[in-house]
Amino acid sequence: MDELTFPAGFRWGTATAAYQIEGAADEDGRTPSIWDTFSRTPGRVRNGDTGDIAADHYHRMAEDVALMKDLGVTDYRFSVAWPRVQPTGRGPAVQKGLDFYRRLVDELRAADIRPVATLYHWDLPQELEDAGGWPHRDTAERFAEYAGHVAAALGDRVATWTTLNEPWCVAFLGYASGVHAPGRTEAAASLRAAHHLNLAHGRAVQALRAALPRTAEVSLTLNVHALRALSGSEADRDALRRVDAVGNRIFLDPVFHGRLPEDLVADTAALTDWSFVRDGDLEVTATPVDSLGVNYYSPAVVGAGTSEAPSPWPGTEPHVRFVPAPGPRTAMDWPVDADGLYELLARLRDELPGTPLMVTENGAAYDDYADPSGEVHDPERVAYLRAHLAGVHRALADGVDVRGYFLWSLLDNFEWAYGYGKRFGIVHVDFASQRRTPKDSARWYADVIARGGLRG
Ligand code: PNW
Repeated sequence: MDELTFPAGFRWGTATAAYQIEGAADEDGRTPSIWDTFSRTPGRVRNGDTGDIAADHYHRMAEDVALMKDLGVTDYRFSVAWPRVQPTGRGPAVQKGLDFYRRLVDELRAADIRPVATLYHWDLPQELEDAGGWPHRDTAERFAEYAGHVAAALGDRVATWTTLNEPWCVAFLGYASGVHAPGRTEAAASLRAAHHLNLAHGRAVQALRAALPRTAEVSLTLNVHALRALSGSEADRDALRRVDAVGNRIFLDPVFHGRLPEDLVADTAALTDWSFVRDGDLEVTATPVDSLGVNYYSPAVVGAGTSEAPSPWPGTEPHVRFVPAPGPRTAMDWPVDADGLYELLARLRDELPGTPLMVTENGAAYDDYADPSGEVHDPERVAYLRAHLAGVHRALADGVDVRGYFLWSLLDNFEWAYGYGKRFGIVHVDFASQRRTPKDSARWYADVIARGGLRG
């Protein structure tokens, strides 16, 4: 095979999220987020794991930046913990909370790594959930206010910003299936949540534009679902359309086209009349962004049928079932399918012409093999990453404007409802000693970055 070379200036990164790595859950004025409450509730997270300590990144930040410098990454995507900056979700910012991110950003810049800041990776201040959470319209205003605080503090040193990470997970895993915080199972409320997340995004883009230099780049990250129909039958194609509506177009249409998907409004008529969408909202949600972040792990195959309630797909019952795809799986039991990433990027090229894309997450959980010398081997992860990067390269060759790739994740971390049992890191973390050990995949990624592509 030929060498697969990426364009000069391609951004090579790693990604993390605050609650998954920071720990220090009650230090420097931080108060509980919905994930603290959720993880401390018995039965919600496997093994009773919480993010109280996590990878202790709050205290080991400099060591972790040094690891990235060794990898040679050009960019690092992290998230800011809202409850560190605004413990009640309202009012003035807490200086100590902001200081941590200033130190992080300064450390990154000293290591010649560009910071990419995500404002919301799922840690809503508990007080805002108590006031109604994302189904409550005011949460969108609160988010814009918080965005303004962070931009005022970091705007002179962070050039790339993302408002929300994966609003689909927030709305539907959080408020419909309830497997994520806050653990509510209210299908109608989850649709309100989705709209208010779009609104929060748009209002935050406005707040960021007002506070940041003109050159700042502002985006949104979606886990756009790569979908395939089980067959060409009308019923299977209708299942695909329904999942695409509530999985993808519910965000893509308001943000990029200033409209609601009409078929979704019809599919969900028994749940809501959508009167929570007020005049002018869709102009706010469509406030222009500079790029779209795409998180991809695996595709889904759907066909006509029924799925288990409570599902995270309001409006699809009883017309859809998810069909397990054949082939190899990761430790999450997610299928390994790099074509899905290529197809997704090609779709977005066609549907969002002129919008640059970034792969803001891609990676895999596998069990590691530690050999007696202490080295950590993860050949399946290397194979997964290699295949997916080849998919990105193929997309570039087919004219998709992909600007960068962020590997999920730098460190083993708190994998949400799975706790510490699932390891996505290219750096192994011993959660007892907090010792970091780069895995084979870390050395492999460093080599990819150094040569600007994949060896043939
Ligand atoms: C993403 N799903 O989560 C998140 O952005 C990360 O924080 C997370 O660690 C990573 O992917 C791996 O899970 C997802 O059910 C969680 O479709 C669940 C789904 C998708 C993404």
